Amino acid sequence: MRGKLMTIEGVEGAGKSTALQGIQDFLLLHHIPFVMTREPGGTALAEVIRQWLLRPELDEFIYPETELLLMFAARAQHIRLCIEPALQSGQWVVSDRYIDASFAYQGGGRNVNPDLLQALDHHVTGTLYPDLTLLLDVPVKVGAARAAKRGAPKDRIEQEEQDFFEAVRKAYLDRAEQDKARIKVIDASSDERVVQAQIHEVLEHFLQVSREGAS
Ligand code: Z5A
Repeated sequence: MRGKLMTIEGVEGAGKSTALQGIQDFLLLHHIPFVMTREPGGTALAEVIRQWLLRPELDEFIYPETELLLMFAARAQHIRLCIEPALQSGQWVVSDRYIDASFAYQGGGRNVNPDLLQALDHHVTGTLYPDLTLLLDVPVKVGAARAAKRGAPKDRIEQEEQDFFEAVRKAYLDRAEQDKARIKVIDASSDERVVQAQIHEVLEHFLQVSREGAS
């Protein structure tokens, strides 16, 4: 039986890493075989593209269209070499970011041409849309403060101003509003245990519906 594709999204510092640990524990508990992956990344070439995209020291301005095309180049590899084969083998795939991030960051944040974005989505993503997306929603300032606490150097995109991330957050929430069945908004501003409990509830429901659909 074909696996399920789950993705996790949110602005910087929303708590994706913590949430991913909870998702992993949930899948293990339910004996569901899975692959954890990420975007940009997930294959050797896509990880190289990730480095081009995120390294802050690259002494060349990256145009929004270039950024968009590189995100989709990485995605094309990721889908064909990682996601699709895993789903076909019956494994579930959990991706730390996927297509919604392009609509939020390049669409909302960078204001790229929506026709180009739609066309790439159509040709690269095609019908391979997530079965479930968890959108960890947090006020931009809260996410930035959490990320700052980690003390790690900021990557190229993390160095953007607050306005950019406000536009990203809004684009995520607009998408969630348009696709309520797939994108579940999690209030990620509460403490970690409360956030994990919300995620757990969504996962339990999703698993139940998936099993009913399969029987
Ligand atoms: N990108 C794009 O532009 N277009 C695309 O199509 C795709 C991606 C696919 C790389 O993503 C960048 O690529 C990303 C979008 C862009 N750029 N940005 N910005 P990434 O996911 O690798 O990078 P990130 O967004 O910077 O991830 P992050 O900052 O690591 O976010 P996080 O995983 O959500 O953060 P975290 O490490 O889980 O949590 C941050 C801290 O908060 C940490 O110390 C936690 O212990 C703490 N935390 C977590 N939850 C809580 C709660 N509930 N309360 C208090 N503290 C908490």
